[in-house]
Amino acid sequence: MASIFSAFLNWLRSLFWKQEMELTLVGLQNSGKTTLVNVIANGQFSEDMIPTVGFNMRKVTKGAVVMKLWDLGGQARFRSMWERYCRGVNAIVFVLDAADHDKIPAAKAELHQLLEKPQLVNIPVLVLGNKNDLPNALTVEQVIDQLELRTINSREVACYSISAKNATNIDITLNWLIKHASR
Ligand SMILES: Nc1nc2c(ncn2[C@@H]2O[C@H](COP(=O)(O)OP(=O)(O)O)[C@@H](O)[C@H]2O)c(=O)[nH]1
Ligand SMILES: [Mg+2]
Repeated sequence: MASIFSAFLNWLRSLFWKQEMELTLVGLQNSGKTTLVNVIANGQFSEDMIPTVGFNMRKVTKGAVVMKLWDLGGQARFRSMWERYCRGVNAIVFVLDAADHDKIPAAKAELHQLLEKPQLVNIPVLVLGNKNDLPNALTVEQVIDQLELRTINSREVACYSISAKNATNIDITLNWLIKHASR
């Protein structure tokens, strides 16, 4: 069964990288963004630093997909740049460390401030509660409650519980992106 599943996941991966799409991957530092890109790409991608003052922005490309990654850090002075980096993307993927309970309020604040930007209003959002292999990780219902995702009603929004480390629920993540983010 395991090999059938990994063959299925590989097929989904290859399908994913054929989509013409641009994504933004954001979240607090240490939430698992780099690990997630690695598991989606099997380590094969090219990565550039985008020169920016003060915050770390990287561009990952593979196939027809472009992903822009950055760490949301709570610095208000960088918020004016968010629109520039998210404008025109097909989806925003917000990665949360669901096992780091102390940082949930900060993550919630960053997410809601990002989604309040008028120019990003119609962009679909996928919230990933990562690290579900850890015993204290929030369930998907708890992530929905604690990040107040039900208050987001002007756009397509979904939330999954994943483990980038163990490749758990990467299949439904890719499937959602193929359905909601490809042009
Ligand atoms: N247990 C567990 N650890 C993870 C998972 N994803 C990432 N990590 C770990 O969390 C830390 C931060 O991951 P990283 O991908 O660098 O986060 P980033 O700062 O958002 O890019 C690293 O030590 C990873 O090994 C996961 O699904 N489960
Ligand atoms: Mg990283």
